[in-house]
Amino acid sequence: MGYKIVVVGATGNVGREMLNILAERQFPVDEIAVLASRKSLGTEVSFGDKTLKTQDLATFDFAGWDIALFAVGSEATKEFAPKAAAANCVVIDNSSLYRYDPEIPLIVPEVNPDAITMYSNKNIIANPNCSTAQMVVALKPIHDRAKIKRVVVSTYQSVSGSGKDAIDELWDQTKGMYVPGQEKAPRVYPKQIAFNVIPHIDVFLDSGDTKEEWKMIVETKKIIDPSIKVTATCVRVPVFVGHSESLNIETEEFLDEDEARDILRESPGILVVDKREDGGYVTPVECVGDFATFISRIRQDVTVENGLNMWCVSDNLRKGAALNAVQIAELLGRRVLKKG
Ligand code: 11C
Repeated sequence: MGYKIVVVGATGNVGREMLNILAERQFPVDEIAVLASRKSLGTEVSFGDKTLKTQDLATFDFAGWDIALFAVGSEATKEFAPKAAAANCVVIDNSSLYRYDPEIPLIVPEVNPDAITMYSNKNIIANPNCSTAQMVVALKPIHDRAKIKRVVVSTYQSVSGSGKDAIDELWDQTKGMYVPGQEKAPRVYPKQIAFNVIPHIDVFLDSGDTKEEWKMIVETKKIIDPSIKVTATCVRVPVFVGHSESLNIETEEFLDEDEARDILRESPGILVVDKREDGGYVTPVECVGDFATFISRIRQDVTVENGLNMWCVSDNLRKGAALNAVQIAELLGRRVLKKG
């Protein structure tokens, strides 16, 4: 016997990836419902070799369904996730709405799987921000061995993190550069994204940090350890899919770069590609469609007593969103629901 699964927001980039990944990983699905807002109603989506028609989120009855994977904005999540949870359908939510609620677990299965027991507080489990998810996969093994004191992270985030309109904006602006009269002014982003980089993701906070930077700080503390200090600069780059991060890590104990490489090689969810030669590292275009978090450029930072530098790349629609949500569903199945 398998699970009755609902995918909410099935026509979006993340919803479609959720369906692909459920099929690819052969999640034990008995029945699946794909929901969308009224404007996308009737749109068809693929699930393995099947084509499914979307149903109306506004009128769907969650009673009798086991797990709902939510991939809609915070507004729609606020309205419908409590309805699903009250109907005893466990919500795995990709929005930021519930991440900072101390009663709701925020889970990356390779990092803090034991937090799954907290799911029953509200029948809701939160999925982290994409830039946090890949970073904590890389940090956890280092923290377990040498206790991380401080992380300085700079991100290079792809436009798919901002949704379909942003993907179109990068495409149209890039084409427009070569065709006189077809130049496209910025609409999704505050400045031109084609052939440019923008040091601004999400809204500005009073501190001068952006909300994306704040999320990386707060979520890392909740997922790994509140004692870890994080400072972040998040930057949008003209890449379609795949977020990259430069990590500078300061630890309490000394950790040699070779040992760090060995530890990371043995750790779940990580693929180390680290040859000190031309092309001996991973770039975002190579990580698209993959499940792994790729680590390259592992080296000592000799400017501090115990420092390491590394480069971390992952598919933001997969590990950063859909894959992590499906892994949470697998964890919930294995540890709690025990069907399939
Ligand atoms: C981006 N990280 O790349 C964002 C997208 O809190 O789930 C995901 C936002 C979130 O723009």
